[in-house]
Order: sequence, then structure tokens, then C-alpha cells
Amino acid sequence: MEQTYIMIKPDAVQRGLIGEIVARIEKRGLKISAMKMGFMEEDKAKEHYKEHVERPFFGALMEYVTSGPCVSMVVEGKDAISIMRKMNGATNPVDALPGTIRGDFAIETGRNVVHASDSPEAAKREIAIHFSESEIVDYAKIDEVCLY
Ligand code: RTP
Ligand code: MG
Repeated sequence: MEQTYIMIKPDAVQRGLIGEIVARIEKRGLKISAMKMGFMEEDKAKEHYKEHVERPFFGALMEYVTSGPCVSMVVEGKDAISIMRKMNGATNPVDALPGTIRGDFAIETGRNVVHASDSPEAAKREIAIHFSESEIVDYAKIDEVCLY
């Protein structure tokens, strides 16, 4: 089983899209193992997006992700990392296919609604930035439990 870090970005929270995005994740069959809402602290935002620190959009990106509360999740399941990347769609919503979250709800790269870890290494690193081990809930869903 894989775990991935998902963020519902501040623009999506402002637009009332939390339920829509969470519903898509649940309906796909992935398990939410941790979830919380809050403002992302600046140092955590910098650590999270440190691969982009030299990019011209880094300042704007920091402003964007700290501009309002976001929802952070650990999402778990078979191939959860690549499934969530595909569900989110391309970074630039112009290239995101209809049916993806960005393809359905976004028109700007700088307001692209969701984040998902892009590799197992990134998932491990990002989960550790945003969650303590005790915040990640270890449970089985009914469809994982053999009753007979
Ligand atoms: P994310 O990390 O947020 O899931 O997005 P991603 O993997 O699809 O894209 P990434 O290259 O990691 O970029 C991170 C976020 O930075 C903003 N961005 N702006 N103006 C630009 O050219 C530009 N490029 C990227 C986006 O908010 C993107 O999601
Ligand atoms: Mg990324």
C-alpha cells in the first residue's frame, strides 16, 4: 500500500470545493488516513516546495499556499501516488483533461486547486513535514476486512 500527501489548496477551500475533492478521492476507492485544516506555516510551505526555491514563481507560490486555510490529507491505497497525480491532472489547467480535478475546476496554474506528491520519496518527505506519526490513523475499511 502506498501513502501520498494531498493538499486542497486555499483557493479550493475558498470556493467551497473541499467536499467535491474529498468525495472524488473516497469514491475512487482510496482511503483517507489523516486529514486536517489550517493555515500552512511559512516555514512548512518553504520546506514543502523547496525544489522550486530558485524559480521565478516561488514568491507568488508561497503567498498563494499561505493565503488562507488549506486541507491536508494522507491518502492511502494501491498505487495511490500515481492515481492521485492523474486525478489532479496537469499542473497548468489549460492542459488538464476534463474529468480531472484541475480540468474541471481550475483555469490558472497559480490557482490550481490541489497538490499531490509526485514520487514515493516526495510522499514520505511531505507527509513528515505536515503530519506527526500519531496523526495518521491506522484502520481498515470495511471492504478490506474479511468478515467470514
Ligand atoms: P503541486 O506540486 O502543487 O502538486 O503541482 P505540480 O506537481 O503539478 O507542479 P510543480 O511543478 O510541482 O509546481 C508546484 C506549484 O507551483 C505553481 N507553479 N506556478 N507560474 C508557473 O509557471 C508555475 N509553475 C508552477 C503551481 O501552483 C504548481 O502547482
Ligand atoms: Mg509538485
